[in-house]
Amino acid sequence: MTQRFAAMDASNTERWQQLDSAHHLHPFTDPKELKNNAVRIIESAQGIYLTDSDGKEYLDAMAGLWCVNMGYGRQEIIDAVSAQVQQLPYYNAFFKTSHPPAAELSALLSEVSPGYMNHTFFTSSGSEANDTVLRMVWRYWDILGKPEKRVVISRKNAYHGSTIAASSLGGMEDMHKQGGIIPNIVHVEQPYWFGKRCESGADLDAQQFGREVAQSIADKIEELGEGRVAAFIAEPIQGAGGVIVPPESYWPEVKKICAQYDILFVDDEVICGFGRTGHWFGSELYGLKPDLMPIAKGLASGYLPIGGVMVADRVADVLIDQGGEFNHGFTYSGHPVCAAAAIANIKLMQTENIVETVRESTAPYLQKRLRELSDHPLVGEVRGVGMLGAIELVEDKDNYVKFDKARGVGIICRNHCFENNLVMRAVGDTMILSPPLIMQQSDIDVFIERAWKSLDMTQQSLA
Ligand code: PXG
Repeated sequence: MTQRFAAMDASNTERWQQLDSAHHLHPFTDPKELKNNAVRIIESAQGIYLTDSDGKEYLDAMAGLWCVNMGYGRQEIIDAVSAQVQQLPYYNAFFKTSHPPAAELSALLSEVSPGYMNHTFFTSSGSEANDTVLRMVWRYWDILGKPEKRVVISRKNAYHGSTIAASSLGGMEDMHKQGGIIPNIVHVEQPYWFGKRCESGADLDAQQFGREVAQSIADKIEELGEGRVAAFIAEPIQGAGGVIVPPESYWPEVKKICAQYDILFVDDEVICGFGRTGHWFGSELYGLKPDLMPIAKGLASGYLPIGGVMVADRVADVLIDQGGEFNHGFTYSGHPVCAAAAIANIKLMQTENIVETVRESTAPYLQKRLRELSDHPLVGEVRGVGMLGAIELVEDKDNYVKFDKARGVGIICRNHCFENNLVMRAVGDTMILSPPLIMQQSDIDVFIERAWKSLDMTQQSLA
């Protein structure tokens, strides 16, 4: 029989570790490996710092999982949530009903987004948002009498979520290997210059590469026939794919292609949205004009699960005026308590002028200090925009040679980060940061110091 309760004399940490190991199946984790390695139990958090069950404090340079943009312990969000739970903990948005939080939030979203984005369909996560995207895109073309427009073009190594539709839209091979992919989704090259530079072993002009990769979208449309292509989906900057900041030439070229062909452009703002790039949405950074924008994460700073799809007028007009019933929705679409958290979070962003502060002060300082890490012998490239950064570790920086994957250098570095009271995420051998937007310059100095130390220790471990 499974041991239900840990020994009573075990410390709290051990008890939770044992319970977790016995009963909790973790996302994106090898369960067998976890059995032999006690998990870290995060028990509380304040501002940008986490505290584990042994009282050790960590600077959370990942904002949870790219989401706690306004930091932990914000009283305004806590109060809004607790008031809403008492007022109306649940009601649905089906059958001609709504409630104040859903109505207010949809209006607030239209206020903070580009002028042509005026409608939102709510979900509980980014994955559900991208499932909704697929259904909406297909619905849109059906209504317009073009049901043969079915194919969505995405990019290799993209992450758009973990449900079957979202993981199919994503370009993660390891996910496709386990679940297959649904029909009518194809993937083109990602604008990952450094990776290509290392792989090719030859000089590679970044701007030329950016244009070529953009061109591969047009090539794919031509190959399939424009009449079959429904949409192109991309994040302004790929997040979980390794913070892939495209060469400057990329987006202007992609914009031209999207305008040239009759296809929808889906801009996944789940990570880039809500101030992460120093703009309300990543699309504004690159002057993109999306038709649909999946959102989640920073929408409520992760306090409660909420996502959605923002719909541009061009698409909304068709769905609303010509479509009839859209047979799609979730029990928790627009959940009042989650919506209340999102409203409080967005209002906090507005009163604290966080987007401007990030754009004009915090992000330039973070990016400047991050670049100093390029001098470290292990660092092949530092890249980043706004409050997103990547530190790519390589074996030979002068000759663009990556480490053998099997050495697990990223994981070694991540473990040293934890030792040094710092949380960074490893994507392969690239160390990723996406810290809370409320970070101050003094916090950035602490981050850089701990990151240097962790890089030094990684170098020692590899010697
Ligand atoms: N789109 C993008 C761009 C994302 O980054 C999703 C959609 C899906 O959102 P939900 O809420 O369903 O998880 C994401 C999520 C990681 C990691 O390891 C990244 C995400 C989720 C889990 C882990 O970096 N991004």
